[in-house]
Amino acid sequence: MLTFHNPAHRAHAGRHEMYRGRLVDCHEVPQRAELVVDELKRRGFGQPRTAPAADMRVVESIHARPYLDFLRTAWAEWVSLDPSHAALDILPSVWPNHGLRRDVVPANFSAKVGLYAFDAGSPITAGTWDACIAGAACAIEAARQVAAGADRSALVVTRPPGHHAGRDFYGGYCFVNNTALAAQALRDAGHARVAVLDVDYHHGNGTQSIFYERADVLTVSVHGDPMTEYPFYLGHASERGAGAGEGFNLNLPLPRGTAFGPWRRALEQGLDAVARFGASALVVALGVDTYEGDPISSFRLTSADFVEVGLLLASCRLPTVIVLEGGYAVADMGVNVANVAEGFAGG
Ligand code: OKP
Ligand code: ZN
Repeated sequence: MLTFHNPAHRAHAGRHEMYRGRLVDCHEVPQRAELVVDELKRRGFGQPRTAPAADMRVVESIHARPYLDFLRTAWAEWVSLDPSHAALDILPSVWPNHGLRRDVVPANFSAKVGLYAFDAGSPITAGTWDACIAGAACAIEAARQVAAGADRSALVVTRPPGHHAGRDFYGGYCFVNNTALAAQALRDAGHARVAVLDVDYHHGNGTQSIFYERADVLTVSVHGDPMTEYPFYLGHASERGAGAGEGFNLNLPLPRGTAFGPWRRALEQGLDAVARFGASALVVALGVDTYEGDPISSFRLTSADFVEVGLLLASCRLPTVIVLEGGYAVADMGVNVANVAEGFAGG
């Protein structure tokens, strides 16, 4: 298994997220990726690779130009409004919801933030763009290496995560959709049918929306039921794709408290759908926030279960790019991700 790490991830370090009327410390911290890289090295996966600069043609085929321009320039604009902003994160406080217009990009900075953000938990900081675009580069390069046959699989250790980010929106700690970029890079490299399997605790709403009307990329997600779990407004079983993409999206929501047995049965349904689809390559959005110790999620997988998760993913026998998404039990994160990698490599 090839491993990649994002050398710029530390540039993105949010201070606070809004939660129930308070600014609380961010869960999505730099140490998450550090501990995963350390554990992979300890287990003999070797020094992780880095990637050449992101191919912007791929990035612009997944994300809208005005949105990318906003992400790239947001921090400079924020600081230019008032130099004291340099000590603060960018969070939205106003949104174009309920009949308000989304088709005009306002000149006002706060209005632009609200246009592109869908929650108040995803701070933009000085280095957010640098970290995101370097993560995108890793995802694209991993896909190209796997498509070229350098190895059967690759694991991309990056942050911030990406699966909540859509064509022109961010939220859920995600800004650039690394998983979608890997899938698109596999398509561009000649794989006619690519499957994305999202095993993060939270529904991959960004990835679903990016591919919702496409028949060439199957999106499957096993996640906490959006009736009670973030991101709340997408991820129901009734969402099956639209237009040419009808039948090419599968949501497998599960209740809070789900343990490995029923979670595994849902994953097997997802794997069956990938096989029926006839994918020639697989992208896994790997969140380990399904872990019993996760502070913001409520499934009950154990560290040992993650070895089995790796084995199940490997049972597809497809060229596979695994991209890191969530996981907030920081101290156990390295072990949990490395267990998936070891299970996959042994499977
Ligand atoms: C990102 B990923 C918790 C509120 C929920 C958003 C969770 C984003 C998860 N206090 N905040 O899918 O792991
Ligand atoms: Zn998650």
